[in-house]
Parts: sequence; structure tokens; C-alpha cells
Amino acid sequence: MAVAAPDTIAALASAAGQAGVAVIRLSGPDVPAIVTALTGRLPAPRHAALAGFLDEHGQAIDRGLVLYFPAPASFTGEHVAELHGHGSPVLVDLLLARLVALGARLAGPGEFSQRAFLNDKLSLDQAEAIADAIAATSAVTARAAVRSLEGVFARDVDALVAELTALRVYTEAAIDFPDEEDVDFLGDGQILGRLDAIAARLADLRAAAGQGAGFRDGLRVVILGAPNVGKSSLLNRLSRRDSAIVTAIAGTTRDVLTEQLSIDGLPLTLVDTAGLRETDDPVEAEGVRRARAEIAGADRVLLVIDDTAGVTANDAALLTELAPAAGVTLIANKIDLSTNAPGACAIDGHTAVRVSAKSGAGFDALAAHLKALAGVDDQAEPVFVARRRHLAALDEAGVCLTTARQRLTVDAAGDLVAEELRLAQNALGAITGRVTSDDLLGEIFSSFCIGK
Ligand SMILES: Nc1nc2c(ncn2[C@@H]2O[C@H](COP(=O)(O)OP(=O)(O)OP(=O)(O)O)[C@@H](O)[C@H]2O)c(=O)[nH]1
Ligand SMILES: [Mg+2]
Repeated sequence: MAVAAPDTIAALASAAGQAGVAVIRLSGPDVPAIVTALTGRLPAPRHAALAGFLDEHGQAIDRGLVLYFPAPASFTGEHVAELHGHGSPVLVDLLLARLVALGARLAGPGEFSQRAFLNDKLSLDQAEAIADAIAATSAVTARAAVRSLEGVFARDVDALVAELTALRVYTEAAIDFPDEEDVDFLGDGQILGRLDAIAARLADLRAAAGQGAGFRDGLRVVILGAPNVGKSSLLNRLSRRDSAIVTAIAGTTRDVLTEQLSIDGLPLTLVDTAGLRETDDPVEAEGVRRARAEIAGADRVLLVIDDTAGVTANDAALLTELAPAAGVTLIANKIDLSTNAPGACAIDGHTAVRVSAKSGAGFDALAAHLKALAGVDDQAEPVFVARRRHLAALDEAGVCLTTARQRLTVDAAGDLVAEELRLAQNALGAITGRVTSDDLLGEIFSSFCIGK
């Protein structure tokens, strides 16, 4: 990946397809020349100008608005132009082809955001937040992504890095002047106190980030169980839709049915499956095979049982089979018939929730359970979005601080303390991209959509 972007990129920035308006974005050094060639003149910076978008013979391909943002006051930090034309896929293709003929290159995924990052317009987590805001499936996640984009997460990380830097400088000074005025820098409690304060702030940030990551990633929950226990009824109740067919006949569901929903903003993918049993019916047998195949991709399996029957021998065998593959929650359904109390409980030592898909009893407890599994607090909305790579970086910094504490209190080795502080700083720097590798950047930006 080049650090300096020498060429000019172009892409459709609005959604593909027919629409009132399509926005094509250009970024790079040739933007003024390309816009001048395309429209006959360069408009005043940041003023919308109406212009014809002309082909090589001077014929209008389309007519629309042109906006010009000279470097460095633009999204990417380079010269940027936006062309607002009519939302016709054919016109957009013609216009893009014209821009390429004038010297632009079609942008790859995330290239605009990548340039913004490389030109210090955004931190890496802010660039990621753009993709997260676009991909958000609930209002809660979208709001959190916008807060990340506003720099809420990056500011907290930078503040921690600043404290780590100050402590490292102090520690290194203590190493360089060990006997200065008979003061025992390493043993006077100053470093330890500051180290513990930083560790506490890091733990707070980790908790907030865990919340943000839970809301961003959501959960993929697979509903399994014997025929007729109420798996499809559970899906319908949770999604508040009659999407799955429910009948009293065992073996009703044959296919895998997927529903997207959100519980208090937590995105949830629910997968209903065929009842697991031995069968000679080839269609049902294929359904059972597909049900089992879903286990591998599940964050959690809800193993539904009939509460009037309890854990049957087949359920017990399934529990044993599932144990190594996925986390399992037993859902003891039909408590309206068994008359057991609704809510979270343990059944034969397994995490369980008693519910009635028929009456809705116990579903508050089930929702709270699913939120806890996603690592999100029952009450709080996430302050910002975070990704698993951010959590890993925060955890790595936490390990470094624990080690630093040990080097200080057990080994009294100042140089090793300083080294751990440096490693913690690097780990945190990877979140905002102040310390990062090209491989990581390629991986992050390639997952963006084109035009962003
Ligand atoms: N009383 C009572 N009946 C329920 C409850 N949940 C489901 N049922 C009934 O149990 C029967 C089976 O429900 P389904 O949701 O189709 O069960 P399933 O596990 O999806 O069944 P298969 O798709 O055949 O594997 C239907 O007659 C439902 O009305 C419940 O909580 N209480
Ligand atoms: Mg079913």
C-alpha cells in the first residue's frame, strides 16, 4: 500500500441502482484538471455549481451539481470533487467511463477513507466507524458508530496513551538517576500509584468497548431441539412475526429459516431448524443435516426442550454432542403446561431459561440472557462502537500493565517496567492507527464498500 496517493480515484458514493440523485466522488491531484475538462470550468470551492457533464465531443452525458473541495480541507485531505447527477445506472457508468478517460482510476473498497486516514483526517477507529455506521442494523448501533466517528473512542485511547507516555518518561528518569538525592523513585509508590490508576482507566475503557463490540457484532443464535418442542414458536415470539410455520405435527420445519431482529438495539440473527431425530424421510433428513451444519457458525445454541417432559435421553445426547462445539442454553418451553415458574434457572446443571412461547412468559429473562451473552449491559446504551481487534488491543495493553506491576513490585526492575509501558502504548496505538502495520490497514480497508 502506497503511503502517498499519487493518482486520482473515482467511484459512485451513493447506492447503486435507480434513484433521484447519484453522487460520484473524485479524490486526488488531477481533480481540478478533470473537473475543468468535464464541465468547462472549476467551480468556486465549496459552492454548488450547476454544470453539464460533457463527453469528449462536448455533448452532455448528464447535467448536475459540482462541488469542489481543494486540498487539504476535504474528506481525504486531497483535492476532492463530488458530481451529483441523475440516479441512473447507465448514466453513472457513462460518467465513470468519461472520468477514467480523463485520467481517473476506479477506486477500490475503502480507498477514500484510507486516504483520509493516511492524511491524518481520521484515526483508524474513526475510519472503521464510518463502515460500522453504514452497516449498522439498529438505531443504537448507528448512534454509537457516529459517536466513534466523532472521536469519542479515539480521545479516550489517546488520553490513556498520554498518561502511559508520561509514566514511561518518569520511570526512565528514575532508572537514569537511581540515587538522586537519596530518593527511591522506584520504591516510593509514585509509579505504582500511577500505574494502578492507568490500569483502572483501561479497565473502564475495556468495559465500554466490550459493550460497543457487543452491539456492533450482535449474536447469531441457532435454535435446535427435538421435533415439536416449540422451536419455530420461539422464533416467531422473539421476532414478533409469524415467519415460521407452526403446527402440532412433529417434523413441520424442514428448512433452515433465518430472521434478523434486534433486542433493545442488540442485533440478533435467529436461525430456526428442523427438529433433530432419526428419519427415513429424505427431505426431513436433509433438514436435520442442515440443522447440524448451523452449529459451527453459532455464537450460541438455544436447545429447546419440552418442560413437561424435561431433559430426555435424546436431549442429553445432544447436550453432550454440542458441549465442545458451542455454548448452549436450555430453553424449557411450554411452562403454561408444566406450570413451572418462568425465568432463568439451572436444569441438570445447565444454564436454562423457562419460557412459554404460547403466553410469552419468561421472554424478558431470555432477552436479558441474550444481552448478557453478547457482553452488553442490560441498561446502558453503548458509548461508541468497537471491534474485536480493539478489544484484543485493550486486553494486550492490560496484560502489559499487569506485567509492569509485577516487574515493579516483585523484581524492582525499572527498565523492564518501562519496556512493558512501551508495549502497552503500542497496543493502544494500534486502535487509533498511530502505531500500525500495512497488513492491518489492507485488511481493514478492503472490507469497506467502494466509494467510501
Ligand atoms: N401449550 C404450548 N404449546 C406450545 C408452546 N410452544 C409451541 N407450542 C405448540 O407446540 C406445537 C409445535 O410447535 P412448533 O413451534 O411447530 O415446534 P417445532 O419445535 O418448531 O417443531 P418442528 O418444526 O416440527 O421440529 C404447536 O402445536 C405449538 O402450538 C407453548 O409454549 N405452550
Ligand atoms: Mg419448527
